[in-house]
Amino acid sequence: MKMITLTLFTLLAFSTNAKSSVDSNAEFPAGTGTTSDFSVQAFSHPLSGTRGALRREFQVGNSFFNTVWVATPASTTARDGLGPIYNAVSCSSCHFKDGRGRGLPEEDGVTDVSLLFRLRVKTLAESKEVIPHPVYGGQFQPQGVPGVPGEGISTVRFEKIQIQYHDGFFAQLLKPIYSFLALNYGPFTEATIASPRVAPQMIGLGLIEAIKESDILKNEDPFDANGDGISGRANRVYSIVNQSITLGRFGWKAGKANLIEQNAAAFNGDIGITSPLFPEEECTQTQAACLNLKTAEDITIERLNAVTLYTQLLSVPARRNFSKPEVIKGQKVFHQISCASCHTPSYITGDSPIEGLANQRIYPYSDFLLHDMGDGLADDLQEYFNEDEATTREWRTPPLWGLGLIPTVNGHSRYLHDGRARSLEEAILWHGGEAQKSRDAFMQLPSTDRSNLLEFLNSL
Ligand code: HEC
Ligand code: HEC
Ligand SMILES: [Ca+2]
Ligand SMILES: [Ca+2]
Ligand SMILES: [Ca+2]
Repeated sequence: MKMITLTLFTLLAFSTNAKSSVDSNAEFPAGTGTTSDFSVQAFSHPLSGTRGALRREFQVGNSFFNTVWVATPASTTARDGLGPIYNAVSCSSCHFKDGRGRGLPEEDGVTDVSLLFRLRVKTLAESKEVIPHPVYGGQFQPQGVPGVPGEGISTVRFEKIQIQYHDGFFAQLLKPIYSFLALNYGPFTEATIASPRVAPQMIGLGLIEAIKESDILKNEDPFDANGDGISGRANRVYSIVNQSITLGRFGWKAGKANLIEQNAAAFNGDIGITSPLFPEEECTQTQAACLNLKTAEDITIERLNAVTLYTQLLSVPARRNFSKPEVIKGQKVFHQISCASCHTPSYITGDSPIEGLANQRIYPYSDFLLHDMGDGLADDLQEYFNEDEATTREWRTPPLWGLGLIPTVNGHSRYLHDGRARSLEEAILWHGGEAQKSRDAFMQLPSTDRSNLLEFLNSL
């Protein structure tokens, strides 16, 4: 009898202890495929264990990701078809080293190539509906091939916002104000909404694609039934591949359902490379020179598939300083001030034909749902549906994995959807709307807790 009681007691003690200690799997955010290179190449490796035909296909995809496309006609038909209008000549000019674009310049001036703008025009005043811009289309493409005018130049000026903590420390936020110059197809009207987006890091995307839809949808709380002030909603978008409305997962507003469509849309919208999924060039009916130079199927489905496999296999580096006391304390703070209510730490992926993607315990720190993030981050102060079900005030919670390595890989520490935050601290201070309570709680923390939280984020 005594023996049994003792065993039970030990078991209980063990389970309480396990609950309060750190989850050791979290050191390997991509599960068995997690990599451990923390150099400038940290984001460029396939899931570890990728071998044989899969690895070769990854290399093929990698080469197309880095291909510099040229205008037609060209001496090389292997990589022509650029434009007629475009943002950049390669995927890697924006996703440099498979990492994050900087988006914005240090001071007022022309925006970086890695920042693009989605364009919409408000229709009726009372309706929240928008249409793509009738002249400029759904995206602003600054460049044109010879003989085709690019659409113009985007510039930014910054308004300084001074912030003071309760303990006397200061921070300064830079609010970007965008303008469009040298508009070659006429001025923008008042009703134009330009939504800025920076190129995000490319890591762990196949694992995100493999998360079961039900595991994302179960965190939706559109009417805030649990009363915590947070009301995540899924974006639902038309998928060309499924030919039906599907859960959106990719992009800053979860506007794309899967990687093949995201990649095909990037080829088409950002580089002017058409494919079987997007056979039409981006030219609108009023862009005559562009229409005259249209080409069909610049890239085959085989090549698009190779790039897609590449984007599915890019791994996530292991955590650094995982057991450092400050990092562990920072992780507690992260949960205490409800950062985890949107930045959902972990999932187990569903089935996948690729072993490294199937049934993996992963740690992306996102619910992949849309949240109203307040006036400061909104595309427009009024609410319009400017990307499927996502409004001008909403953004998809971005995954936080790999954030601490962006300075190493990309040589900058710019965060948020347009790169306006110059540090992780500034990124937190920009949180408003549904995240206002969390942000205010951050500001009330003792400075050691604030810096522990930042150490935790840097360890991801
Ligand atoms: C002009 C810069 C630019 C170029 C060139 C570019 N991208 Fe992107 N990429 C972006 C931006 C900006 C986003 C976010 C888009 C959004 O929010 O809608 C993005 C998003 C993505 C995503 C989704 C990532 C995520 O976390 O959801 C993938 C995948 C991607 N791009 C692949 C590619 C591929 C493949 C190419 C080359 C064919 C490419 N991109 C070319 C800027 C670029
Ligand atoms: C209501 C949901 C919500 C809460 C709560 C929340 N976040 Fe976020 N977080 C977001 C969204 C959405 C974005 C993207 C906003 C944007 O780019 O405009 C974001 C962006 C970030 C970024 C920048 C990521 C990147 O890729 O650039 C960091 C860092 C971050 N959050 C950390 C935190 C921390 C720390 C807390 C707790 C203090 C927190 N968040 C609370 C939803 C939330
Ligand atoms: Ca083309
Ligand atoms: Ca355009
Ligand atoms: Ca809620």
